[in-house]
Amino acid sequence: MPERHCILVGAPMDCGKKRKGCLMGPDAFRTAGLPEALRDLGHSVTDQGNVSPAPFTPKEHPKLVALEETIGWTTSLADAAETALRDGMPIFMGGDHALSLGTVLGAMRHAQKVERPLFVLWLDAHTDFHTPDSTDSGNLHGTPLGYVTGRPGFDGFPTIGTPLPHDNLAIIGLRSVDRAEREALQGTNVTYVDMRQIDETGIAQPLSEFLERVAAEDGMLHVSLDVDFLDPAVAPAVGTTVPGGATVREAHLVMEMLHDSGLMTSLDLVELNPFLDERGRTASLMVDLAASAMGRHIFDRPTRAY
Ligand code: 5AB
Ligand code: MN
Ligand code: MN
Ligand code: MN
Repeated sequence: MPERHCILVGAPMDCGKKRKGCLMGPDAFRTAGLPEALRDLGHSVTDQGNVSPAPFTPKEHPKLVALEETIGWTTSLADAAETALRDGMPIFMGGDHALSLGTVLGAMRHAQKVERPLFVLWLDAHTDFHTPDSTDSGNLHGTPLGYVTGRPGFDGFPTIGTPLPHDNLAIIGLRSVDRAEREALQGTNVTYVDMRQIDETGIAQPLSEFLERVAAEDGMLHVSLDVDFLDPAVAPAVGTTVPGGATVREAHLVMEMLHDSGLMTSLDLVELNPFLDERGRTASLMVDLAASAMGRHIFDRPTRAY
């Protein structure tokens, strides 16, 4: 795999839920050595610093948390993503998962301009498929996949031109799905892989099937890695821990396969809450996973042709 130009974009977004701390994420990724890890692999790295939300006026809402601020971030991050994708391989250092309302939107706009289909790989304990109407918690970090697939109810957000087709979305790692999300997802062509399926088949099988489809269509691939994809025993620094998550090796295998596929074109690292970490170990694990996705490996092996 040739060297890439990595563009680090800090997104200290912390309004996608009530519990605070993700705003420290970008600096934790820097402190844990993400830029150096990428340079060690031979990539060039530009750290663009942190993005801010587009101007907004906060308003009280009976249910939704920080709606106007989330719209502001969606606007600025969509622009940041679209611009960075023209110049290289953006890595968004979150920030909570609401940042992906913007980053995926920007990736969709870019893909449309270059006339390639966009695919999204969502590594998460949760489906994040809510709409502002269906969410019970009011936390918009549970809605990005509802938004980008064109579900209704996102009034005030930038309009989605062509929604992400269900066929182009895979969600892997699931073990906490709300009833409204399950009902909306079941019967669609979204690929959703729960931990039980991973136990039965291993994680490589559903992932390689998805990557084969991305390759067959010469797709771009946006990957969104939520800390809670990982088991809380190895990744405690997240507000929404769910037991029974991916092991360190399962997560590295996903990242190694992504690297070997050569398909990944942008990456979100989200939901790291350094306030909840233990001596930086979750931040360090996330940096190691990003390094695997960018080519760190134990032994050389023949490149897999997807
Ligand atoms: B995350 C829940 N479904 O809507 C909700 O961490 C959790 O970005 C959402 O995956 C978790 O509040 C959002 C219960
Ligand atoms: Mn998530
Ligand atoms: Mn999650
Ligand atoms: Mn979470």
